[in-house]
Amino acid sequence: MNDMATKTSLTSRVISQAESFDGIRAGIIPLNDVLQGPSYQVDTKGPINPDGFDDVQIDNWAAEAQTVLVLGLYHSEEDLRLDYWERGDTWGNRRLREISELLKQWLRDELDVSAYPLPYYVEKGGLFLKDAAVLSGLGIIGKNNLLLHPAWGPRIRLRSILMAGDFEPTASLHGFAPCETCDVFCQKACPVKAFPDGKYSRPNCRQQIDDDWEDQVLEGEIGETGKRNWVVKFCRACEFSCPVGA
Ligand code: B12
Repeated sequence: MNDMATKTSLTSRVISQAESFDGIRAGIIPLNDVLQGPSYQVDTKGPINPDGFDDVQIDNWAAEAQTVLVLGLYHSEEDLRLDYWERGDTWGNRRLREISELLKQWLRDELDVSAYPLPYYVEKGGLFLKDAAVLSGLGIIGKNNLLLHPAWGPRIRLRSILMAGDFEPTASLHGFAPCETCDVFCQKACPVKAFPDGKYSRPNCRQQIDDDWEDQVLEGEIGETGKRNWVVKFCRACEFSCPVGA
């Protein structure tokens, strides 16, 4: 096989393996392309949740790992719990971390490829995941400032893995522009008016998420103490009002 064909078949093997997990869609994109994405042009130093995600800090990425595998997990409205924060993580992110570990092992055992699952927070060594997702063809950025997947709309959560090896990137999406003809239900649905002039306002949205943290409810699993765990239910108004994938 020539070089190009090898790269393409490597990519399709990895994508089909990733997508063999229930509710997963995947894309592949060079790390450099992600690092040149629009989110990296913005100053985003923000507070990170101090007791959140037991992701370890990654100070230096492995130099040979120049390709990003982007994972998207469907967060159906039928399974609200996936987005609930309980015992230090959301159920969806926990699932994504589990799948990342399984893929890492598979990449090593089947393809002899080294893989490095990345943390969630950019401050801990993660990537801006929406940029990575758009560039690898998982969707587009909608007027709610979220990644819209063609079938699931914004009801998807992301995570990434760095890989060593030579992969053909997956193509970005063309001809998918649902917001162009939409009545921006997302922006109208926002309880804190986080789109004052049609553009996403991070401070406004942040206020809502901070309030969600304050409003924890005892609706989790029965914990060690015999009582239910505290749960944070994050606002999803701009997500659930989106007609794409509803
Ligand atoms: C910090 C953070 C927050 C902060 C600040 C958010 C912000 N956007 O600034 C707060 C706490 C407020 C927040 C809120 C929410 N978040 Co948040 N958040 C993050 C985090 C950790 C980093 C995001 C960030 O700082 N981006 C940088 C800023 C500058 O980007 P931005 O304002 O979003 O806009 C950029 C993109 O839109 C991009 N872009 C626009 N067009 C195009 C086109 C192309 C071609 C490309 C490449 C890029 C691109 O450029 C813009 C900058 O110029 C990510 C996880 C991660 N590691 O990426 C999750 C993440 C973005 N959040 C997510 C979610 C779901 C939410 C909430 C719905 C709450 C919830 N239920 O979880 C709300 C919704 C906010 C909204 N409508 O955008 C999901 C989004 C999934 C999706 N479908 O898009 C992510 C990816 C986490 C995950 N679990 O998957 N979040």
